[in-house]
Amino acid sequence: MFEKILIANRGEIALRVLRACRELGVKTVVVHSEADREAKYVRLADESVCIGPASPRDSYLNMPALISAAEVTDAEAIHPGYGFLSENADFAERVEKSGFVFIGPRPESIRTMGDKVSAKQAMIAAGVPVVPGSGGALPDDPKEIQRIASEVGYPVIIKAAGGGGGRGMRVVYTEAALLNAVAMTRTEAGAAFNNPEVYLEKFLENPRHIEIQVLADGEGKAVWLGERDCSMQRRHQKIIEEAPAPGIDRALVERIGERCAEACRQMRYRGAGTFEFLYENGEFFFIEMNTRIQVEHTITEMITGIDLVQQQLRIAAGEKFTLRQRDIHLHGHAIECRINAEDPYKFTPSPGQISNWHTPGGPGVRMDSHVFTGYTVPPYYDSMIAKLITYGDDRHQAIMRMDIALSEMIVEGVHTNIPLHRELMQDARFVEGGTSIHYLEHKLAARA
Ligand code: MV4
Repeated sequence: MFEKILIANRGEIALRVLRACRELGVKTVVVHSEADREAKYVRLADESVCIGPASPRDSYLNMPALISAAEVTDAEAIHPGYGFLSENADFAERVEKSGFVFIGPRPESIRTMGDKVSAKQAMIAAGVPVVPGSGGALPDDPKEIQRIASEVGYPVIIKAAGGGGGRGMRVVYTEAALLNAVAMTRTEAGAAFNNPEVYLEKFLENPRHIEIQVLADGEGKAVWLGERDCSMQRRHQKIIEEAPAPGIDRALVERIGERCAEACRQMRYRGAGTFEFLYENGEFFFIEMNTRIQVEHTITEMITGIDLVQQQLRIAAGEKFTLRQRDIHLHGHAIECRINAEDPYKFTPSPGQISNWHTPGGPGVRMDSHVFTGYTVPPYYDSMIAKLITYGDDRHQAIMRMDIALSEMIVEGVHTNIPLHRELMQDARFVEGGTSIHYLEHKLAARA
């Protein structure tokens, strides 16, 4: 195991990685911007390095500053967390070229999955079911594009190869609108991602977003750790996640999960990863793969009993991979509510000083947060200030525990989305389970 690692992130995930390190006896170096000086994890870490001003470009995205921080503190490895540089293949490459271990996949894997066209091709080659579509980048010939679209059948969606996470997409309902939509998406993609390549898929109108968690050792061993339902979202920001996904045939999930693990074995994938699927009418369709630890990894930890961040560290340190699929069992049900400092109905950010912070507890309640009374939520970063996770023997118990935990929670000084979460825990359609990716936006529109 490493003696010392550098944590190249902030907020709750910096604290989460720090806790995993402490349990493994690994010393920690935390980097921070000028705006994060007073953070709790900065005080808890063995060492800290200020890497620049508040603006992410000048601090958490500043590759030379991060690598220098690892050099001066003699850290052996860098954990990127999520967001920031976590899926930047060039960063992973520079970390390794500088003689440090990148706690994540090989740079080539990050690059392949970052290009959504090559990611899909890798999945087709590995036997993972994908959304029907152009099977590669769209050609330039307008007649060819029209032929592909009619063969797939309208509606279709045009996506940028360099996009992902909802950026650079356009839905097309008729042939009359097709070529203009392709041209516009190409232009935008060239400007935003420096890559004008686009591809086409059948547009699924009312799917759920289900993802599969994997762990792999980079040498052909891999396991899958159940699925997560992340359909409760607004503008591509997930707000509630749960595991397992309610109402889906277990034999089907197991077949898909095993395909994902097999794809990892074939690709010699290394570390933690997530396969994102759309699920509609009893079928799974791969859309993207995330090559990082995700915000919602916690619910998988609750139902498997496996510490995913520790596993990332063990894999990166080259320890023997001892997890076997037959030892992975899913127990009970877990729900995560992302607590954001924002207006609960207008969704405008609400930074500022937290004058009172009281967190819930009791059986099956987990709170991952870097916040404390007196902490100031800076305006420069994501508004998520806590993840409240509940576990129960079944979904009903997890929901009950979440509603109670939310009712106990006190946050004063900033607005939060706790009232929205409470409303959702009591929402008949959510309680029933299985709502689509459009449910929350429709509910909010109906109320407005
Ligand atoms: C789609 C889709 C429907 N059909 N692809 C949005 C985020 C990106 N990861 C892929 N996204 C979508 N791709 C096809 N062929 C609908 C979405 C989508 C979505 C997906 C997951 C979660 C929330 C979403 C919200 C709007 C659209």
